[in-house]
Amino acid sequence: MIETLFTKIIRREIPARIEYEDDLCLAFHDVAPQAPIHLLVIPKLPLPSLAAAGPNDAPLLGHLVDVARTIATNLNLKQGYRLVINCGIDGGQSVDHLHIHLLGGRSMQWPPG
Ligand code: DGP
Repeated sequence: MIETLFTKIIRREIPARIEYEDDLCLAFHDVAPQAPIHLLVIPKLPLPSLAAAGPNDAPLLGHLVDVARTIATNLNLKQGYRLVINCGIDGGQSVDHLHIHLLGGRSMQWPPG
């Protein structure tokens, strides 16, 4: 099992502004926000990346997206928002625990850097 900062946040060994929790996942505010709203939705199962997930993880992945959508609705992001999964070195992933970025509260640019 991998140990990352996010595992420690799940265990409450590192403080975080937690927005949502259930049996399968945790959502908390990013420590270095890139938008007025910037949360991370992570599975409690310590999958290192999206690439490490398999077909059996599809229900969990769907749940994470659904939680992100519900949080966006609850935070009143009526103008829209962006979900991002950085995967691996080329994807810009810096923490080896699968996470979905939920970004909102400003107009996003495309393409991303
Ligand atoms: P990524 O680059 O896609 O792996 O995103 C990792 C994100 O995790 C990055 O936006 C910063 C955030 N982050 C890193 N360490 C911590 C931490 O200790 N607490 C919180 N809340 N966020 C963190």
